[in-house]
Amino acid sequence: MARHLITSAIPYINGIKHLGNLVGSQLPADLFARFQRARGNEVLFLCATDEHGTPAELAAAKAGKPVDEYCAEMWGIQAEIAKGFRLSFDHFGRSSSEQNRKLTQHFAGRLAAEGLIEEVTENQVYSNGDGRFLPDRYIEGTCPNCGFESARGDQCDNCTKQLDPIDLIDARSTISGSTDLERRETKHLHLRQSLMKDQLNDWIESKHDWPILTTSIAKKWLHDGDGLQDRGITRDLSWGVPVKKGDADWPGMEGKVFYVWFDAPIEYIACANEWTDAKGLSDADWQRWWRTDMGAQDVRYTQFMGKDNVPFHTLSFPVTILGSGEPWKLVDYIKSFNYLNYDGGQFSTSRGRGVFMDQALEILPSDYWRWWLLSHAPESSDSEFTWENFQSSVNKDLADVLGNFVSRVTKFCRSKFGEVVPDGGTWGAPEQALIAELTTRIRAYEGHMEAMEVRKSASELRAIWAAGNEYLQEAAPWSSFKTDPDQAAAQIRMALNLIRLYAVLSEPFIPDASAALMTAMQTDDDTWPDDVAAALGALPAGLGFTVPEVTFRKITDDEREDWQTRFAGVRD
Ligand code: B3M
Ligand code: ZN
Repeated sequence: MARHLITSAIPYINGIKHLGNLVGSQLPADLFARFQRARGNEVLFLCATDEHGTPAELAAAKAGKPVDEYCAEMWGIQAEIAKGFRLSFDHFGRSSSEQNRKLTQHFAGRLAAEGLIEEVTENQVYSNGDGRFLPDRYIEGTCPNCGFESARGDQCDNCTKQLDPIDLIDARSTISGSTDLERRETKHLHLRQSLMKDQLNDWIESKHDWPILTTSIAKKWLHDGDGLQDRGITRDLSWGVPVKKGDADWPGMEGKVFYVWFDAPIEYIACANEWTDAKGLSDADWQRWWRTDMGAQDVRYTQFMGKDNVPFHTLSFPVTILGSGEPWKLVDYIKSFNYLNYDGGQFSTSRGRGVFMDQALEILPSDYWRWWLLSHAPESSDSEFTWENFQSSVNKDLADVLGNFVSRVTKFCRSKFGEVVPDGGTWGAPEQALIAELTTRIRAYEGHMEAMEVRKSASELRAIWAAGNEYLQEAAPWSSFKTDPDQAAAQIRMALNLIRLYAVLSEPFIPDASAALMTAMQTDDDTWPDDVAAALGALPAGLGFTVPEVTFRKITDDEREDWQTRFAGVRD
C-alpha cells in the first residue's frame, strides 16, 4: 500500500473563492486524493485557510470586526463551502493555529542557526499618529505621476506606476488618516535564499517528470534578472506569528510578525499536527507523514496550486525545509495550473465578476460543477468558462451519456424483469469485445489519474460511459427480448453491472452521483476493477435494485441566459 500526502494551496481567508480558485488547487487535489483512496492507498489530504497578512487585516477592518473574530468566522464559512463541494480533506486547518505559530518560530530558529537569516536595517515609514511602522499598503497619498488621490504606497491603482511611499504627495496613514509620518530605521529579517541557489537548481533539474509549467516558472525565478533574491520574511503588523527564534525572543524584532508567505507553507506541516490533535492521536502520527526519520521516507508528497504560487513552493518553502538541517519531507511532485477565465474576461473578486463557490452551490449540485471544472481544467493553457460550454457539457456528458444510460437500463429492466438483476443467458462475442475495450480504457484512465492528467482522465471516463451506450445500442435488449428473453436478461445483467462499475470509476469526479448509483444498485462493493470481467459479475442475478431518481438533469436555455446576466458583474 502506497502512502500519499496531498496538499492543496491554502486559500486566503478574506472572502469566498471563485471557481477559478477552486479548479486551480483544491478540486484537482481532491480528485487525486479520492482516486488514491479508491485504489486502496493510504492518504493524508490537507488544506487550511491562509489567515495572516495585510489582506486579512484590511478585510476585517472593512467588516468592522476584530481580525481574530473575522478569521474564525470566515474559516467556518469556507469549511462549510468545502463540504458542499465534497472536498474530502482529512483536516481543514488554520494558519493562525497554535501549532503553526510554534512550528514557524521553530523553523526561524533553525534557519538562523544555519546562518540562513540576515538581520537588515531598513528605512521605513513610521506613523507617529498610530505609534507603529506602516507597511506600504497602509499608506495612501496623491500619485506624483497622474495626480490620482488615493494611490497606495506600493502602487498607483489608476496609472499602475510602482511607487515608493516616499514619493507620494500628502502621504497619510490609511489606519488613522494621520499625516504625521516619518522615516525611521528598523530591523527586518531576510531569508538568504541566494545561498541555496545551487542546491535548489540541482533539485529542480532532477525533476524530469514535473509539469513544464512548474519547472519553467521555477527556473525563471532561479535564473532571470539578478537570479534568486534574498527575501524579507518579517512585517510590521500585529496580526501574524510573532517573530521569535524557537522559544526565545529575538532582540530588535519586538512587535514584528513573520511575513504571511513564510508561515503559510509551514501550515502544510502544522495542519497535520492540528489533525492529530483534533483526533486525539500522538505526535508520531503526524510525524510519520512529515519526518523522514519517523516514517515519511515512504511517503509520496504531492502539492496542487495555481501558477502564481509556484515560486514560493519551488524556492522559498524548499529553502525553509532544506535549510533547517532537519529531516523534513520535501515535496515529490508539484502539479500547477494556469488560470480559468470567465466569459471573455477574468474572474474578479473585487468586481464580483464570475461565479463564486457559494453561488455555484445555490444554483446546481456540486457534481455538475466538479465535472465541468475538472474536464476543462486549465492544464496546458488558460481555459475559459462560458455558460454555453457549461450547459452543453453538462447536458451531453452527464445527462445524455451517463444519466440516460442509467435510466434506460433500470427502467427497461423494471418493466420486463422487475427490480431485480435478471437471471439467464450467457455472454457472447459482443460482451467479450466490450470487456476488452473497457479493460484498455480503464488501464488508460488509471494511468492518466496516476499522472494527474486531469483533462485526459475526464475524457477517458467519458469514453468509458459512452462504451456502455454503444453496447446497449448494439445489443438492443428491447429487440432481443421479443425473440430470446434469456439473451436480453444477460445483456441487462451486463448493463446493470456497468452502472456499478461506473459508480466506482466516477467517484473521484462526481462523488454524490456515484453514491446514489451505489445505493440504487443496493451494493457497497466499491472494489476497484483490476479485473474488468470479474467486476462485471459483481451484481449477481437475483439482487434487487431501485430505479434511481434523475441522476443528472439538463440545463435549460432560460436558466443559462438567466445565470449569464446574474453573474456578469458586481456582486451584491
Ligand atoms: N493563500 C495564495 C492563494 O490562495 C495563497 C496560497 C498559499 S499556499 C501556502 O492563491
Ligand atoms: Zn498614478
